[in-house]
Amino acid sequence: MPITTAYETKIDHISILDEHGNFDEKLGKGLIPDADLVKLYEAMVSCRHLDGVAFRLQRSGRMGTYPQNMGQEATSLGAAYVLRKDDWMVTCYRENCGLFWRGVPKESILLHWMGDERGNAMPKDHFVTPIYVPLGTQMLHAAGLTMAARYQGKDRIACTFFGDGASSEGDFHEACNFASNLEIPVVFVCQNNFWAISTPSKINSAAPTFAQRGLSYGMPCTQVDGNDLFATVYAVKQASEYTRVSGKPSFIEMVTYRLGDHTTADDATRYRDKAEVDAWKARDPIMRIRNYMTARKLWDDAKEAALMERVEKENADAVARAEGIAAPNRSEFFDAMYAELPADLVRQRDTMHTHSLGQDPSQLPPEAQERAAQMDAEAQAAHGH
Ligand SMILES: Cc1ncc(C[n+]2csc(CCOP(=O)(O)OP(=O)(O)O)c2C)c(N)n1
Ligand SMILES: [Mg+2]
Repeated sequence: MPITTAYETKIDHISILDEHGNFDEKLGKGLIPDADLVKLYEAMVSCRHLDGVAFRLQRSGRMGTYPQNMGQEATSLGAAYVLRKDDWMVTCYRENCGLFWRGVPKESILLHWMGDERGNAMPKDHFVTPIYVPLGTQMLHAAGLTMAARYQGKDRIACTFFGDGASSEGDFHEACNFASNLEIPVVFVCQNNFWAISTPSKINSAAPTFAQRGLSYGMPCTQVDGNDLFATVYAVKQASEYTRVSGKPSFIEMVTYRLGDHTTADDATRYRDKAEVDAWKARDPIMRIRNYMTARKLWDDAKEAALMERVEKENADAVARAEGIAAPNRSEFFDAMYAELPADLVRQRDTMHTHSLGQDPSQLPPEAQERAAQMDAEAQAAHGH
């Protein structure tokens, strides 16, 4: 028997506005109205500025570890711009720009990295999940959330973000398998920034693209220039339309680069060449839009100066709100997870101010009970609860 072709495919790479200012009119015309483009640009600048603010907060001991988003602003922003307000956006930890576009308050993100649980309380009507740090968990949640929406008769989709490194986690493959076999409408977006901390993506995967990871699950797959806002908008538009109409998942690889360290706990100069970083600085997503808008007379230095003034104030206000929040009543962290607290957690909550967490208060010596009650009263008086 002759050998026949069992399966043949190709993966498109989409680029609309490149770093040299070339613009593909055929794909890009009318994609983003000028007024929106200005707002999207301002959102990227504001997000980049907050990165610097957060870095300095960490270095001065006012924040825990923080992962900068610098260089990757156009990926999540493109998706947030396209998605419907009631679609789920289920992200990792480098998608601030998209989350802010959807209305997540900046102080929520700051509070999260300051170690305050209240930063994870995302407003219900924003359809976003809290930041995920354990790699891979969020893709499964995206599939589950959208499956639930289908039971409710909603045509809501989810768009979930994860890194090149996270796409080697078992959870990623389980989520893809689950979504494709059960036909769950999830747009999977892999942010390939070439590094998973100090592991280069060429060690992480031997395949020429990350996009092809979706092929084995029967998904339509595309690769885009993730530093090109027009291309990310175009790709998410196409993928989300397909996914909403068919009810099936799709896959996008956004090729981008983190210009900063992995987090404030990392020093990327120890494993990355300066030449590589410089080459990516020249492909900066923000500069690209600014040059494009300037050439089209939509932007000038005076507008930039006014924007920076506004952004500095907005971000300083966000820091003030995050740092000015009253210390939590310590029993509050039992409130978020359950509608009805299970008995063992009730016991923990009621005994948490003692030195024997979780122990039945009646078994504590009377002076320990007294001391616990006193500590409670002091804490409540101090914080006005
Ligand atoms: C399950 C799990 N394993 C390991 C880690 C530690 N860790 C945090 S970020 C990271 C690298 C992630 O790389 P990638 O998915 O490419 O995302 P990027 O940071 O490049 O955006 C690792 C290994 C973790 N958070 N969770
Ligand atoms: Mg990565």
